[in-house]
Amino acid sequence: PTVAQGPLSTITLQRYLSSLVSSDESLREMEGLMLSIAMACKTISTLVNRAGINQLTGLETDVMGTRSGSQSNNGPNKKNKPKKNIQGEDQKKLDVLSNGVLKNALKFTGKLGLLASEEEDEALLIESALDSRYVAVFDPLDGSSNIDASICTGTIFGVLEDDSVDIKNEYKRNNDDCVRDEDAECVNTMDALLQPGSQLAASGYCMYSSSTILVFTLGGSHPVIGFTLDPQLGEFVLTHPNMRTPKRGSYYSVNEGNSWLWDASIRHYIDKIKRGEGQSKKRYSSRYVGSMVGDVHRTLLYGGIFGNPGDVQHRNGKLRLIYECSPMSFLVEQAGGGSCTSEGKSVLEVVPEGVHQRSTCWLGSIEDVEELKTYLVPE
Ligand code: AHM
Ligand code: MG
Repeated sequence: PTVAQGPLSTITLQRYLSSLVSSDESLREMEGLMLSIAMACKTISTLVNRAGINQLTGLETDVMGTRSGSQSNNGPNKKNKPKKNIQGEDQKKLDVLSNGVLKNALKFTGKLGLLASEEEDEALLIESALDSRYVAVFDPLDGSSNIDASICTGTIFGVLEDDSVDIKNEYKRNNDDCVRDEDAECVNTMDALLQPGSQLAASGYCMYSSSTILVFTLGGSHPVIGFTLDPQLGEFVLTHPNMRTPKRGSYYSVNEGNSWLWDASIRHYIDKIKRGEGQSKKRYSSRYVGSMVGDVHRTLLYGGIFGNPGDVQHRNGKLRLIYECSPMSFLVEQAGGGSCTSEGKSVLEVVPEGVHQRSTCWLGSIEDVEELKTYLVPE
């Protein structure tokens, strides 16, 4: 694709995208979506930066510990309890705020008929935009357990094409209410979300760290590209024009506190690479932030391998397939890296059965991922 020419620091996200659209008109809707995501990420970046000052740290609370939408009881003896998402995890104030920011930014593009978020119990149908070409999945603030210590966090997103648009419109014409999933007679809108990662039209993340960096790819022949938020200009400017994952690295990034629960094959692999007995004969060092966006960003730049392997207690690991594992694997593979599950399958070929489905996930340098696969035992 043709990219606007000029010194990198003068190429803003807007300029980059409009130069893409001028050579490929079919990207116009995507341009609008990416600009909306970027705008939401700027807002989330400000919220994250000012969290301590504006008292936005800590847990979101809910009377009686109910989830949103449930009945609350404001009686005098009722204690506020942490609010939980559908997966039973405590929500931070910033999880809820970031979700609202991103959800609204995407809703008002008018270009998305369906959204799924880590912080929403169910997928959101936007009936006014059912004829839109895209659906989006996101984790609005990944790694939020790190937020109160000012450690990096990030937003992860994926955009999928909705190939059922024509069918939906047909149903809508016949019966305006007939689009919801629970009605068996109606078109199943969820199918548009439950696509394997290989079908992504775009994916990316925004990392909130010492800099705010937006990294994304539009797939196909498009590169993985990174823009850094210039706080003086208030604009994302091109800083990483073509990100390529090094073929081999020397870092491994896993939560080693769980190693006693891992399968022996995974313990064996990690043991080998840290002793310098792997294929490269290099001794690997450990790096683990506990924020996927930070760990993946480092892996993309420096190489090595990141994993959330799952264990005897949690066979499918902690990370969610459609808005964490798939978008990140798509991005890393687009940058020349690799990814696989703990059974050695391609993450991008796993077909989701539910919005919040978990999956094991390894990604990083292609040679490191290929080496790991030689240890893994297929199901
Ligand atoms: P979150 O979406 O609730 O923030 O959880 C996802 C995060 C990832 O960023 C990170 O890779 C993982 O949880 C860390 O989990 P653990 O603390 O179990 O190592
Ligand atoms: Mg997450």
